[in-house]
Amino acid sequence: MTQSTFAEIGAVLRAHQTFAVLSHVRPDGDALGSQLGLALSLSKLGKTVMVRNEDGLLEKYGFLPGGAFLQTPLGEPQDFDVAIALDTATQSRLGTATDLVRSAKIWINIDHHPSNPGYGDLVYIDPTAPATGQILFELIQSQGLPMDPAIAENLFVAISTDTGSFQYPNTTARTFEIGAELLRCGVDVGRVSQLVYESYPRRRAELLRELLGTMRFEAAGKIACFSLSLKVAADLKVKPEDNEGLIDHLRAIEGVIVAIFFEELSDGKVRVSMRSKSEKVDVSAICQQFGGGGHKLAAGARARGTLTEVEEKVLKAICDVIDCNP
Ligand SMILES: [Mn+2]
Repeated sequence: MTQSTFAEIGAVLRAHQTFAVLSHVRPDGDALGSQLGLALSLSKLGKTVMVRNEDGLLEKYGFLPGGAFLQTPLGEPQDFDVAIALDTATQSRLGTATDLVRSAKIWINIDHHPSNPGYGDLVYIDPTAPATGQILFELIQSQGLPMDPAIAENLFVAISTDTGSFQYPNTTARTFEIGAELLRCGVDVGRVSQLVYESYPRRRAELLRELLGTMRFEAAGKIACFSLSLKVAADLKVKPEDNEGLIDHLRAIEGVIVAIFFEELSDGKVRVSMRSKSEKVDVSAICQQFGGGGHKLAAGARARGTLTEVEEKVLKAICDVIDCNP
């Protein structure tokens, strides 16, 4: 895979007219903020832009400027000059978003997942970037593409959510510099943080109460996990987005090295989310054993089996990596 430069990507963005901006299924703050931030910048440049992901604009992120891009009904598949995949480690993770694109002359792939194989014609993957939003800031700034308070707010949310509010080890000095730049561009950090971190529906706290009821520890407290069954999810009318960040309650416990969230899915699989607090425990490698992937300290997989079966297999795989003797 040959990496493209920002100059090459910038030239393609300027030279073409119609763009599809796509991201992964079950989008998070980085996916949505990156999509809307880039879409707003391109449209300010006079381009025709369509934005799609399989799940649309999540209610939680309804405040993001440019959200209307994701609320327009899905039309017939179209031909685009350029299709851009953001924050999406494998092409299949784009899900039904690609239904929008009948054809594209050029595919651009911009991401920060180290497992990204580099699909597409122009590829920019920086595994050291804590968020795709950070890469987009560098692209926009270096290529003199449009920036304004609305674009800045989207990129700030992308970076803030993927760094756990500038706390995870992937946060660098550059991340803070970009945060400062985005504030200078007009981001109101207090307002945005309240919208992102202090505006959850009550349902999410009720879900957390249920999850904590299933919490258990293994390996003398080095592993913590909780599980969500289909029944509890249905009883509480849980939305997929309610889960985002709940695993941090396990990560936050003293002595815990690996935190795991098991979620029963309706297709006979279990969604496994994993977080590691130690560079020595690469959860992306563990998730790859189950067909998943991600980052060293944050990864996921979808494993076939019942909740109990998958829990057992995954816990064993982690015990093979960390010392599970008390
Ligand atoms: Mn991301």
